[in-house]
Amino acid sequence: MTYKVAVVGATGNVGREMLSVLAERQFPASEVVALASTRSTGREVSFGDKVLKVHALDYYDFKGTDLVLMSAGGKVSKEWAPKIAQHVPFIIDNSSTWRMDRDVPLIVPEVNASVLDAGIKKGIIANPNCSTAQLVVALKPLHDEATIKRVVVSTYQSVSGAGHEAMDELFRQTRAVFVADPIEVERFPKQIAFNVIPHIDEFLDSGYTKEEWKMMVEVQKILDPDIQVTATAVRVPVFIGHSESVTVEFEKPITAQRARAILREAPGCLVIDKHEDGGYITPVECAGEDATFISRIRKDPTVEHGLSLWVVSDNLRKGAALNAVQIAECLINRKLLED
Ligand code: 11C
Repeated sequence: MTYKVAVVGATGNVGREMLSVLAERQFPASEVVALASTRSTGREVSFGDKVLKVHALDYYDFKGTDLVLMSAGGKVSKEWAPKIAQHVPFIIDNSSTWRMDRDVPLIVPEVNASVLDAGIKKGIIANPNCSTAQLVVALKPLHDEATIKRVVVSTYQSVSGAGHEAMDELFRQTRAVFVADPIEVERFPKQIAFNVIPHIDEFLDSGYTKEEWKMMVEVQKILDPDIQVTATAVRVPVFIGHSESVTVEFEKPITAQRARAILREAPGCLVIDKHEDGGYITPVECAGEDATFISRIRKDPTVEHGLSLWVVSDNLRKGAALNAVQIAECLINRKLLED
């Protein structure tokens, strides 16, 4: 069986990665269509060794399309997902718009694919925030073993999470520092080159940022509503790959050695944890990879049952495009997506 697939937001960082992942994984597509805003019409994007012309979302006829992967921002998703759902059985949306909707499953296949079997009322399936996806992949096997009570997470998020113009800004500012040009700040609230910024997305009344709030509520929706999460989200001058320092408190005992053994066998996880110089993963090494990498697993001696770990993944892949394609594969494997 093969499926007609459309990618909405095909010229963005995640849209282009969605096309790459579909091609790499040889997704059974009879046709793949690249869609974006009208101003991108006629641009070209790569799909494996082919080149696709970009069509305008505004004028596209979705009849006959089996599946839409969407990464065009919250506003576009809010307007277009319900309209597209009138013609297309499944939309996998990467924006935050639908994630907390009770009738929209929020899926990380390694963690909660079975939720899909309960039905997809609106035809929309949400992809989580990138920093949530890698976190729950690492937490799920530990939760199954020792029941997580509380998670304290601090993120070190790459600029690609904010789009390709943000990547350009890091490049321009870095160059400006070297040649002593004035630093121009556009996309980020402060200079990002040679700096770190403890602020991603807008501030909420609680004092948390929306990025932090998303991590807290999405972990609960995907993994377990009883888990308490507190997050601090920080932007760092890295192009690709989000890193997370994670401290977990459990109900039951679990040693670092046992956690390492569990995570070594867990789907989507790769443990690199040697207690020596360089015996851990950094974002530079994870870019372009599918795994969620886990290092620095150690006992947290400040609580009765606690562990600390370091979790790194390619935010454009497991954090976005790969997870979306894996959801699509789940729809096929669970016989939810018909020919
Ligand atoms: C960032 N995590 O790194 C964000 C990007 O809710 O899908 C993804 C935002 C989202 O800036």
